[in-house]
Amino acid sequence: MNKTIVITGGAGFIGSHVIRRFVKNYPDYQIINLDSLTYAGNLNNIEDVSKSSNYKFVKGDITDRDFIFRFIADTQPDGVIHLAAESHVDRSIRNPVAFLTTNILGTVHLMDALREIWKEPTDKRFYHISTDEVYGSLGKEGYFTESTAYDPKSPYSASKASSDHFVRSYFNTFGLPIVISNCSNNYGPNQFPEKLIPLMINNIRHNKPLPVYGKGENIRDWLYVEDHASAIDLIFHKGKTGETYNIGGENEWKNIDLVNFLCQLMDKKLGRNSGDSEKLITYVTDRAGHDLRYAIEAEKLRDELGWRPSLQFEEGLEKTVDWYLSNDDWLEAVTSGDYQNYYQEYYK
Ligand code: NAD
Ligand code: TDX
Repeated sequence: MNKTIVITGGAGFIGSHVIRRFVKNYPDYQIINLDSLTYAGNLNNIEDVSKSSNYKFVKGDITDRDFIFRFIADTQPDGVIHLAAESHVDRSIRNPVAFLTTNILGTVHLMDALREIWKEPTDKRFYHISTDEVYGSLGKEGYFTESTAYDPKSPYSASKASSDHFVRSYFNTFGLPIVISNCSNNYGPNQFPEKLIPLMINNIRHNKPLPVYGKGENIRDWLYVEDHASAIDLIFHKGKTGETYNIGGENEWKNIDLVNFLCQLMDKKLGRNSGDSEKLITYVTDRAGHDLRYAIEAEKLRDELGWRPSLQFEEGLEKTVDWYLSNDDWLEAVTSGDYQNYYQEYYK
């Protein structure tokens, strides 16, 4: 079963876990990682598989239409798993255009290039990785399902919602063999420390204030990144063409409860007195348009494809903290330079 699979965004957080899984589990596939290495892309994330004979890295930008057409024509992929994106909500509030160009235009360029080479696409697949944020915000009750109406609230989620619509339109209009999944918040090793969990771990480690937005009452549904990667593997191989699957952890946490829990865990790991890290919590101005609650109903994925998350949150969080504490070099490398400017600008 020799197949060429392009994974975009494979140097990023989730992409690196997907690359590792595919390189290791599918030795017959040729895996090509296409990534432009923005601030969020880091080849160290996949160093352990970089020498594998079935893996290749190509540096390239999905917003460069001519490049993408050449790349797809040269590569002739059988499948594309599309993760490359601008992914941070706070950055989208400051610079919406980057989200529009990468997340919407970049996705359309890829699909146009695939239409050129997939003339009879019976065994091909374009798999678009998306987010539960496209559904907007829940109140205290209820869950997002695959049929929840789209209601994106941030420039990030608006760009992902738009790209989802384009992907479905290419299925309906051109017969492009697509599949989409919408996942809840991921956490785990290699996540860039602009996102809640790694930012808090990094700040606790360095005794810096822990910036909780608003009253800390917003709720997110957290899923360990390797469980997302296992769902992606399953949907890529077994999901039905044209369908959408929601992926979630059934693991809702109020931000402030999560930060408190992380403080207690890190007090133990760092040999601090219980309660020391909690003193660092600082309530700061709320995020503009901050969605109150996300929660996923992943029944379709469970019932049709048999997927289950493998890790309990407490276990996944401990693995994550251990990874950050034993990868000081990684954290140091990504938080030096530009990160300091980012931090000053966003948290001043
Ligand atoms: P990330 O920001 O860690 O990584 C994004 C990767 O895409 C980086 O390697 C970056 O270099 C690359 N990239 C960005 N712009 C590019 C361009 N123009 N051309 C080529 N490569 C480019 O993101 P992540 O958290 O790993 O998210 C991956 C995907 O999963 C995104 O599509 C995101 O919307 C989606 N998603 C993320 C989460 C989450 O909790 N992080 C949840 C659900 C869905
Ligand atoms: O410093 C912070 N303080 C804080 O209170 C940060 C960075 C975040 N927060 C809050 C905002 C959110 O309620 O924590 C929650 C999680 O924030 P993020 O980690 O920025 O994630 P979120 O905005 O929920 O979006 C994430 O999940 C869905 C990813 O960034 C998206 O890429 C994904 O699609």
